[in-house]
Amino acid sequence: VEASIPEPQREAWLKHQVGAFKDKDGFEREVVRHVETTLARSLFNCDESAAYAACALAFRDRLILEWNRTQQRQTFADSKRVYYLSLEFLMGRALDNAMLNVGQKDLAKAGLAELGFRIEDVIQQEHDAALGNGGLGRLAACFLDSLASLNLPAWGYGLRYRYGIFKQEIIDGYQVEVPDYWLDFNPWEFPRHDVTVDIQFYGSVRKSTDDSGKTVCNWEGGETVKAVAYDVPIPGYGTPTTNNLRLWSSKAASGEFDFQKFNSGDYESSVADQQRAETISAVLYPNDNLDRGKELRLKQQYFWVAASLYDIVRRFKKSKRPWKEFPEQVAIQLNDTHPTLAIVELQRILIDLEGLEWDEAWNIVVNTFGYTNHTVLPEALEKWSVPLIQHLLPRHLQIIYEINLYFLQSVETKFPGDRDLLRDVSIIEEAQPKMVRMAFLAIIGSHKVNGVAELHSDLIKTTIFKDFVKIFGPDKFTNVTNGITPRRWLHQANPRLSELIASKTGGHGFLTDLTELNRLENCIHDKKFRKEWAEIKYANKVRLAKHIKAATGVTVNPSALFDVQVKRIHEYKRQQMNIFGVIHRYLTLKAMAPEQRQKEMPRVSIFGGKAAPGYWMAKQIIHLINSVGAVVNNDKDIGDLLKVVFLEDYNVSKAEIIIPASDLSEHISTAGTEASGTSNMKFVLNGGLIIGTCDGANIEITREIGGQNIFLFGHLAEEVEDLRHAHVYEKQHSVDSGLKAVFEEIEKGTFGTPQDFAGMISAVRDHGDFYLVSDDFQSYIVTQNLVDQEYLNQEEWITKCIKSVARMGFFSSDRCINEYAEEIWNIEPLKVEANRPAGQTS
Ligand code: 4GP
Repeated sequence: VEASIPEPQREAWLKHQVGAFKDKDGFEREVVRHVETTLARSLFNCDESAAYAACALAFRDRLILEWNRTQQRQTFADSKRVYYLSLEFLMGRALDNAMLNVGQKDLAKAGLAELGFRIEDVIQQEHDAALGNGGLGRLAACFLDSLASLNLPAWGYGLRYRYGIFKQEIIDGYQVEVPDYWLDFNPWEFPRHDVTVDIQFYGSVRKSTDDSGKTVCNWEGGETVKAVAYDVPIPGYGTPTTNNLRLWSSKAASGEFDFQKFNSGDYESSVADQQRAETISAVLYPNDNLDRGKELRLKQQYFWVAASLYDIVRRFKKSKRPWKEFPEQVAIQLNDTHPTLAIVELQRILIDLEGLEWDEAWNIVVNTFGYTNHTVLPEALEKWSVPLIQHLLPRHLQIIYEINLYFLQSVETKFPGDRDLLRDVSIIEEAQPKMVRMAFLAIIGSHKVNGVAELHSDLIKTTIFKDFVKIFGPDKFTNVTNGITPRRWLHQANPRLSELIASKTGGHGFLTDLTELNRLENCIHDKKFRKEWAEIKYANKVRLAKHIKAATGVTVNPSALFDVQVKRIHEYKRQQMNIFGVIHRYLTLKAMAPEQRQKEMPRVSIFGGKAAPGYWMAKQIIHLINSVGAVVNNDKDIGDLLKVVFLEDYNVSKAEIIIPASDLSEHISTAGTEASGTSNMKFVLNGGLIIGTCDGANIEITREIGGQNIFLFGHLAEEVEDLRHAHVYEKQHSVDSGLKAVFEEIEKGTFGTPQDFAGMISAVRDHGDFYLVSDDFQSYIVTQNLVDQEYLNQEEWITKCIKSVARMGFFSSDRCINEYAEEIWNIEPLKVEANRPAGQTS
């Protein structure tokens, strides 16, 4: 308030405010200005990367304005906000999205052309913001897009990693990890050197008595690290609402480095403190669906939640409302258990710093938080050792014990004498050492817990969290099926398809109400439309074929069936089954007479995805895929009938090229293991069909698009336990002849040194086949053959694709965010006049 310009001078300010580009000239002027002044270059020295930088800066200037206005509007309205706490935001590129959301991409395209650049080349200069591993992080990014597009008052809070997920290179068929220097040039962030928070670690707790005779706990000593805010504007589509993503970066609390040490010649230790502090936000842990329990990770988690809560509380306190109104003003969503310490931190702030009574504080906490679970895999469920928390966060450990005590007392009251239950639901696991079960803490400290697809939400209620359903009742648990933003995953990734759909559904309304896609059902028999549909798919396949050629040297025929599996490499996702199936296909083709072989449907098997650096089996899978490709792609008998490619460094921007080009994509996890999946939605939305198991959101996709439009196979979730049991205990484990032949071929050395792949084979044949590859292999092969048959009938295939797209309306992240807003957050949109045309064409 003190810094605000007095009334009489405001007129001058308003006269000069930056607005949208008036026209192409206005855009060009800004690009030239940025090239010549901000970048200090000239028309003799402007390559594509400079053109990108200038174009990004020109759009950024526009975003900033709306972003400031949005913040002012939201502050003024003083309505409830949601804060989405996520350790991962897998944003991808920002420029294309900014141009589309601001609605001035056409103008930029024409302007860039006049200045001598192709917009596509300029867009490709941008480095992906890859602050995430996979589905969980990309979901957070889609949510931010929907929150802004729906005019919901929302902030994201995360960490500003200096290194995002590593870059993957494939060298001699093996994954090699290379650091991702994504911050070299990042015009999309604003350092807020004035917004900092001191974060405390270690130290001890001293009890004292205050004036009223009440015992107070003082957390003292230890080490302090500074959190500095970096803000990223998040533009909504077709609305001026531009929300904020705040990412925290760590710095030494004592400025640059210790000058006393420096001056006395102790250079090394003078920078050591600084480096230690900066290490906290240095790297994203590269694990998907896996927890490794590293101390630095716990430090990251506390650093981030403490800074975020300080910020949220500071904002609330400005309103001068009583504390009991906190949950009416603030909703905090925990994206998985990574931010669970926020529950403890808020309780600490309220009782230790603000002097509230325990019960009053706890009531506020529980009504503020919601928790989303993203996996049932036991290896992904976070647990922190009690000694580690004791050491790093001594006061928090006390509070955790107290939360647990009150909780267990309430359980004892409800279920007297049930010792087993008490042991099973205790936040503290009685192990050596004792462990804090973060998911239990998250459930106890939240008013709603949700899974991310129907099957998954049912499974958490009947398996990992079943005791909590008994204790809290079923209403605390709910389902919010995931969704994806149609702006990025249709309009941006597949502009021609988006235009074709717009021409048939009465404009771009489907981009904000995806259910409008159902109007496509009327076009199923429209010949011209069908022809264009097929042409677009072909053009997208040509584009991908070019990328494959450039990236791998392999020539693929765009008329072949493109069969795609791109996602993190994980045994539960079963890329191993896919590559075994490819080998099976290869052997089958080899065994045919040449005349017969030529009648087969040509196929390109496309793989992509990163393996966690320490995940040995996942790396072996990558190696086998590449080794099979090296043999098959050079086999003269096979030619175009089968190609196998592994695309290195799968990320968001590559997904935007790959997904629109797919005919068939694979979502083949062992039933009950994939919580939802979101790429399944992206593939279908882009006119590709799915081969998949009855798992995650595949089930709901099937319900929406119809069982005749999806290739389902394999055992059901309810059969899994018995099958596993039979493998291990009853030795009822037969590997069918097809899979046996595949193993024999690998063991013969056809694809290189057999020992390299021995682990993959023995996991199936000798070690219980936990992921049920042998149980599902036969039906997988049968179903793949059915795909070949059906693909031969292109007319029927296209009908299936169009019908599927028409029925995908449910899977928009807008629908999903509306469900969170109504059922969990209780927040409402802040209406604004749309001052720009939604759905400008690209
Ligand atoms: C993922 C799930 O594996 C995926 O099924 C789901 O679609 C996604 O979250 C978003 O909900 N989980 C993770 C993880 O990425 O690390 O647990």
